[in-house]
Amino acid sequence: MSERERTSYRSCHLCEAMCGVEIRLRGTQILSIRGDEADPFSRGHICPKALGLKDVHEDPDRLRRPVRRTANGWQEISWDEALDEAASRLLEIQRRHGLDAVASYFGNPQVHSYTGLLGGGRLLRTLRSRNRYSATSVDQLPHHLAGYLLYGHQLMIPVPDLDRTQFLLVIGGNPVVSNGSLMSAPDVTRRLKDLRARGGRLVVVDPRRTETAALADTHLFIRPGSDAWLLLAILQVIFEEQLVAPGHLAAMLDGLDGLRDLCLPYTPEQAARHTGIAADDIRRLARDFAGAGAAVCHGRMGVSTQRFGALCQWLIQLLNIVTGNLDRIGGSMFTRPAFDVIGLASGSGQRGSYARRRTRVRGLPEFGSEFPVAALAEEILTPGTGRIRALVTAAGNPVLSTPNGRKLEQALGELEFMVSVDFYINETTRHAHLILPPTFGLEREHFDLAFHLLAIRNTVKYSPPLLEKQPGTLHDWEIFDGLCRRIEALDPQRRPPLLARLRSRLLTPRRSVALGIRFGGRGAGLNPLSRKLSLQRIIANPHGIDLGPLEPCLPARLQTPQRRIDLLPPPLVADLARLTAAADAAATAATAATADEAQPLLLIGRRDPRTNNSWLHNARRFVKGPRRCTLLLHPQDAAARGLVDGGEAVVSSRTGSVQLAVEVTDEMMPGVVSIPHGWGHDRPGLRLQVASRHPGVSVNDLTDERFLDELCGNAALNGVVVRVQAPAGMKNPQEPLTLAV
Ligand SMILES: Nc1nc2c(c(=O)[nH]1)N[C@H]1C(S)=C(S)[C@@H](COP(=O)(O)OP(=O)(O)OC[C@H]3O[C@@H](n4cnc5c(=O)[nH]c(N)nc54)[C@H](O)[C@@H]3O)O[C@H]1N2
Ligand SMILES: Nc1nc2c(c(=O)[nH]1)N[C@H]1C(S)=C(S)[C@@H](COP(=O)(O)OP(=O)(O)OC[C@H]3O[C@@H](n4cnc5c(=O)[nH]c(N)nc54)[C@H](O)[C@@H]3O)O[C@H]1N2
Ligand code: SF4
Ligand SMILES: [Mo]
Repeated sequence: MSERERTSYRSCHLCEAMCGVEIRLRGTQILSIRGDEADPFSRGHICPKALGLKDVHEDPDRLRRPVRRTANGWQEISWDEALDEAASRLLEIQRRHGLDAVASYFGNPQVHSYTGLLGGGRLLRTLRSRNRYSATSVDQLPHHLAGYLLYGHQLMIPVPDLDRTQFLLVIGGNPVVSNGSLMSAPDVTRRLKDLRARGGRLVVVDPRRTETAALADTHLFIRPGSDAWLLLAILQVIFEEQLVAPGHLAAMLDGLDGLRDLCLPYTPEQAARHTGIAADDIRRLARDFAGAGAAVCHGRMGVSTQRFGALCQWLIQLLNIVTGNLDRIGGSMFTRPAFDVIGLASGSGQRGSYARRRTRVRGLPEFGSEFPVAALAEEILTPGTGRIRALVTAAGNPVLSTPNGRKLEQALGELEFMVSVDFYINETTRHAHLILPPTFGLEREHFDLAFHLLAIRNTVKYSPPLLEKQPGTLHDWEIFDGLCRRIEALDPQRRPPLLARLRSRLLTPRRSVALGIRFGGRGAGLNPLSRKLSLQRIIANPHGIDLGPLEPCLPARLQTPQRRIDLLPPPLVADLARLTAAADAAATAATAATADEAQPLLLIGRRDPRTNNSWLHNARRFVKGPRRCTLLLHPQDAAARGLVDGGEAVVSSRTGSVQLAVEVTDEMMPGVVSIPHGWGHDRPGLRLQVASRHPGVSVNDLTDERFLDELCGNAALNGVVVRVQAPAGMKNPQEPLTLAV
């Protein structure tokens, strides 16, 4: 007799959009995954990746039991053996070399698992090492720095009020493909079309005419890495033409006059030279933005992972502030989620911190108790006191996702011990001595701790596990718990005080959420609707609960000591000198947009709808069809190098060289080329049968750990200087490139 069919509802946890999915099952077999029409936030929308939930869940390559690397390959071992070994090895290395000898790297999916977040946090506290790294420093670190310095908390990152704005200026983001980032907004495409349908405008600034640009009223090409000049010039016009109108914000601002003086020298003419955008276009953009009523500027990866990412994120905030668009309906708004991590964490060290210490080798600054991952390889490779000897990774693939992956790979080979909490044997975890695989998301309960905080509407949902976990498997938090308990047992000094111990024993992840909802952020500016909430009530609404649109909440929500906004934080103001210092070289490179084969080009990234960073490529549906890991370049640049559409090219940088297929297209700005990240599955020793047959190349074999935003340490993955040649002309790919941007 066939088993009973049932339908279940939950949130997709693969990206920030939090779409509601409707999953039909027979027994434990997933029959279909569709958009949940009754989800008040996503209203039936899903993207192609939602089917990845089924693919990863069923993937025969996904590990279910711990494995140990041996001379004869991977050997399955028991949980007790694996956890005992991991805990004792880590502790023993710390005893010999000091606490900081054990480093950690936490990757992106960690933030999409609240149980992983809670458990991982506890492991970090138990390890007591200051060598913490994460994907933050190849992603949104500049946003955190701006939030911390302007609004008093690293998570105070305002989001566009997308459904009510009349003017959206997107700089360096491609939400139509990424589904929105630091702007959780399921079905972005429809929301952007709605914006235009209600007479609003969309302007996109991007070196590539992206899928988002295709929906825009105006698209402006910009030279990679030059956005700070554009933003300064927009501010200059706004001050010079007296378009400044901070409205209700005026009473909370410090430094407005100083900001005027600071901006006035940055003329549109000067910006035009650096950006490639005509001065008239900059003036028009500034006037239109200031005159739009409700407008918002949103900047993402393209202006974050570049050399002046922190400056860009600061200037974007300033633009929204001086035009009165921060905390305005239809502008840039703070959220008030049901579980308010800011409210809960504002009293503790979670606010953020900056440059309290620096990395051992290169002196890069700490932010929020983490170091920039661009420094990880050298901290492993460079001898001396404080050298990293062991590494814990969780939910990350830094060999493919951080700059100069080849060097990191070399470094991983030098470690005395490495343990990875991950369910794939991939480019990174293949270097581990032990892999501890957690259950996949469908077997876990899900609650979005992070992304409700960044969503364009206040909603809340709790998803119970879809399927029971199989016997002999562990959830991520159980793995972290197992490690912590063992470390504490081996070293009684690490045992937290009795009360804390009791707390961590009683406080299951689910109870933490229940408490967080009951008490989290009862302080200033909490949505009154969420006062009536309880986890029970949330669970009773499987499609999620709508808590209404974003609402103005300043100054109450500000986390600064006096609830004021200092527009001119000293580290950011000081960094303008670095921008100017780079200007001459930038101007030189700007003229490189001529069709001369010897001219280096600037490399940027890209995403496509069927990728999720590096880890969905082991499902056939996401790799079949035409190759997607290709080099995009402008016809003029192709012609100058004898490259043809469909042919191959060799791309080299200071750090390495890759060969890949070419797509010639005028969607690229002349002088700029694009390669997506997350590929490069041709490394030996992977257990990714499908991905290995569709390897692509890793763009992070070209990106450079020395090329970063020195202010905060975020990697500059965009704007990397490369040389592009036809394969036959590949004379010396290792020849160093000296040209600076
Ligand atoms: N399909 C898919 N969706 C994803 C992901 C994925 O891998 N695949 N990853 C998820 C993750 S982890 C994140 S963080 C988000 C990222 O979300 P987004 O930031 O929206 O995604 P990107 O495609 O990286 O967009 C960056 C844009 O910046 C442009 N750009 C590059 N350099 C510059 C520059 O110097 N200046 C300007 N103005 N623009 C520049 C690029 O051409 C690109 O269009 O996407 C998430 N969603
Ligand atoms: N050149 C270039 N590089 C980039 C980017 C770019 O635009 N250009 N984008 C950057 C960005 S925005 C990001 S966020 C990073 C991402 O970089 P990372 O976070 O380092 O890597 P991912 O590719 O997301 O790999 C995630 C890993 O987590 C595992 N995993 C999935 N789910 C779970 C889970 O529930 N628990 C555990 N323990 N493991 C799980 C997967 O198997 C995979 O190994 O890449 C960055 N790198
Ligand atoms: S947009 Fe993101 S959350 Fe929505 S279905 Fe796609 S991957 Fe899942
Ligand atoms: Mo990301």
